[in-house]
Amino acid sequence: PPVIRLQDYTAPAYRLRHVEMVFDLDPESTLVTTTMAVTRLAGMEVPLELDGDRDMALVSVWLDNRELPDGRYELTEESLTLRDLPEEFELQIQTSINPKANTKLEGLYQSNGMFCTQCEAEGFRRITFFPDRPDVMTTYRVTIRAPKADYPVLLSNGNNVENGDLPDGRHYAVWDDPFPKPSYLFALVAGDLAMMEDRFTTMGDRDVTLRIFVEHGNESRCAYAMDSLIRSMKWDEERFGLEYDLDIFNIVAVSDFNMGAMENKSLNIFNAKYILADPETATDADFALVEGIVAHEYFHNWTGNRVTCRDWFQLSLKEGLTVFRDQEFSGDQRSHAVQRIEDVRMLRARQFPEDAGPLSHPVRPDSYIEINNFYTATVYEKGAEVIRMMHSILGEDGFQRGMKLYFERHDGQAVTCDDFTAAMSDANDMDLSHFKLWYSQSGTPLVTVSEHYDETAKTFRIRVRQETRPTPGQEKKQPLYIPLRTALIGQDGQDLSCRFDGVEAREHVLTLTKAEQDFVFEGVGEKPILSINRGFSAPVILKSDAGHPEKAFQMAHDADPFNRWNAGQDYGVSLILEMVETLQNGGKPDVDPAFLDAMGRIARDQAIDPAFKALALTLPSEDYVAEQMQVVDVEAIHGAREHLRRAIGTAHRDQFQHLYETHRLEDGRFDPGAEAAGHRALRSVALGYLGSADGDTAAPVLKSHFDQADNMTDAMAALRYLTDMDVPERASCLTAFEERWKGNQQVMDKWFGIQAMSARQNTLDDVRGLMEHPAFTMKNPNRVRSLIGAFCIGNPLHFHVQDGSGYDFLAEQVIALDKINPQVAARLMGPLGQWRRFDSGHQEKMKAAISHVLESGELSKDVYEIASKSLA
Ligand code: HT7
Ligand code: ZN
Repeated sequence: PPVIRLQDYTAPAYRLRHVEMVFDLDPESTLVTTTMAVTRLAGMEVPLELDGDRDMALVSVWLDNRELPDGRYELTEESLTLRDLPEEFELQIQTSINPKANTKLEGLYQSNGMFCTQCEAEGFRRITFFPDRPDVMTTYRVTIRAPKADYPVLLSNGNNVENGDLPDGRHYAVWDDPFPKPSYLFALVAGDLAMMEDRFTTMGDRDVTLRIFVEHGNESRCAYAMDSLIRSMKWDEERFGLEYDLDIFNIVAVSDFNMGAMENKSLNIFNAKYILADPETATDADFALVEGIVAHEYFHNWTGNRVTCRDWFQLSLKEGLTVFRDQEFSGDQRSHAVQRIEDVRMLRARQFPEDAGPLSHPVRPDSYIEINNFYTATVYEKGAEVIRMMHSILGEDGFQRGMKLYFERHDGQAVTCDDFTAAMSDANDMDLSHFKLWYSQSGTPLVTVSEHYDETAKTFRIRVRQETRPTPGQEKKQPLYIPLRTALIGQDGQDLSCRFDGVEAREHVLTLTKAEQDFVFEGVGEKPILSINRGFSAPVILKSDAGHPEKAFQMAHDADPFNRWNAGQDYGVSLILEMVETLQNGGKPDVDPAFLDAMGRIARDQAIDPAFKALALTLPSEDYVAEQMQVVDVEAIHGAREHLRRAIGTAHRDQFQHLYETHRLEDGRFDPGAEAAGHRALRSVALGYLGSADGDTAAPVLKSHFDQADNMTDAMAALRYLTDMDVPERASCLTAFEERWKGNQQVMDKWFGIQAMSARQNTLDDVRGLMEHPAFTMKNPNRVRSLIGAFCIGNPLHFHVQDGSGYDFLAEQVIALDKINPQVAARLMGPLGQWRRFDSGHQEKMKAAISHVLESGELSKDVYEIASKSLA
């Protein structure tokens, strides 16, 4: 398949003045009539090439009201080309599509009997022939016709300007969107849907109607999403001065959806999982996701829709910036410390491995085969870190000045990441040219710090080195511009005031720009403890001289909550790695009593916020430990981590019992807010340690926690620990859960997921068995992710089992799924690409599984790209 390259970008030769579309909806044969008012741009004597997918049939082509014969245009499997066109003309194209057969869930498809669309990135070309590229923006007027009884609700972008009845029980609606938009933001929904309505008055006094459409029976489960939307609208006005621009904002929740949600202009479409939430069916983590994703899609109205991307290489222009905005929103709504820790945990778990593997690419990639494969943690999460660094370099005021200039310059345009940094740079008179390397250079920098205290001179000198290892296609790396928020902590646990660069302060920003640099702090009266990269001010891997005592000290005292938490993680990782080595040598690992003391101090510290305490008491994940190993040994990691958990649970059993009892919330109305969620999180962590300490004898306690749970967070906490155990309570709780929730697909996904991630023997057999469950289908992406994805990504212990059966299972599922939904199939491949991290026995089996996929017959571009790059 062809490789698309950034360097080959050329501007469009034709402009669309306006587009009118008519949809005659029918599940198996929908007729789409698209009329485009087109202008050929001056000096562009080139043919008009329209994108179109092979799954769509061309019915007719009309130029200025005259039907064109076959020979007047060229039709291939992926395009329609017209030559010798006048300077201005009207082009009408009729296509016929089969939404019911559309299992790819791109373009127009059916989900539980309703029609819906997904056009980003290149789904519009599965609806009609069109210049399906983000730099072609135009206004749309859309007429939808459908049988009224089956599809009473007809929605598209913009304002609903006309409705009426038609013969034969059909009806129609006309929608007009006054804002020019690229085709990827087009949306249409038709169905028999329930609706919840609210209102929001903007800062400019615009009265906006807010509606959430869901399948009947779910209307009572959208209150939290609506509340999140209203808070997002308010927050965007207060923090960014950005106001909503239409009189209506619609959200539709659908069951079959490839990703989380989609920001179509004024008609956001969501995976129902990220809209529907009530205490009985959603965990606290689900509530937080609903809030964050509703906000993210809403924020795209300005960062993505009003100003969009020139081409798909610029995807991070809208995604990195919008993730940064949603992270800031969630931090403001909840807790900045907890939010930052969770965001960094996610970055380390998903983006760091991606950047160290065969699929590593820059935030602004240079090339792709299938753009769907580039909706990655690098483009989203690392992209957000790049924006966050700009924010910390420029400060809140400077950053907002840059945003203001960005909108002044580019509202209504399709632009590049360079345009964004130019606005930031010009608004602040600051040269960001070195900083911009973060967009084009891939790989995670390794920053190494060594320290020296001079007691006589009262100086503290640190030598900082940076190195980024080669990544595919980038052998040579240059030093990046790395801002490191830093403080020196005194023996009393307080930040010391000291001089750096002529400035006396308790915290400084060190700017690393070279491969190696020295930084000297003056006026340092005692040997300090270094607290560097506070708040994770730069997305780097940091190695320092600090030993276990310094880490324990930071765990107890660091004023920066991120570094306080991080010190515990570093300490935990280093202990687990030591224990792994002992296990590998056939020994019995010891547990460092100082670490147990440090964890005990945290457990007892009454001044710590419960949500933070829950995070600080949680050991680094098995994946994160694996990241630190040259050759990953999943069994030893699991064994060592469990051993450490047991030791902590046993050492502080009484304290965990105390936390479990005292953080019980008074009975009454469930509060989804951050504070109450923090108590539940801490109680769950305490329950887990009690389970680790008591082993199988904890089963009755876990069962009673499950039986008494009046919310999904508590129920899942008990079930999570029980599913790892071989006790009768396991089956009884799983069966009770299934009986209660078998009618709710969203909740059944949790049931699938928890079993797929079990550490018990024979989990793969269980997963294969669950694929036969009546609630499971390969056609629904949520089901696939919750069972197959959870096993292959969330269960390293069994996925990497010695005989390679986990790998063969994944290859088999990818091959089967590629015929149904290539986008989701390609995403499943990820874990196999990590083969270089394992011993030769595992490597051979992982590579064999990838080869098996590659040799299995005709593959989609999506799966081909991931599989071939993974092997390279
Ligand atoms: N901009 C959207 C990304 C997206 C997507 C969403 C649903 C299905 C397929 C999709 N392809 C790309 C979501 C977002 O980042 O806001
Ligand atoms: Zn987004």
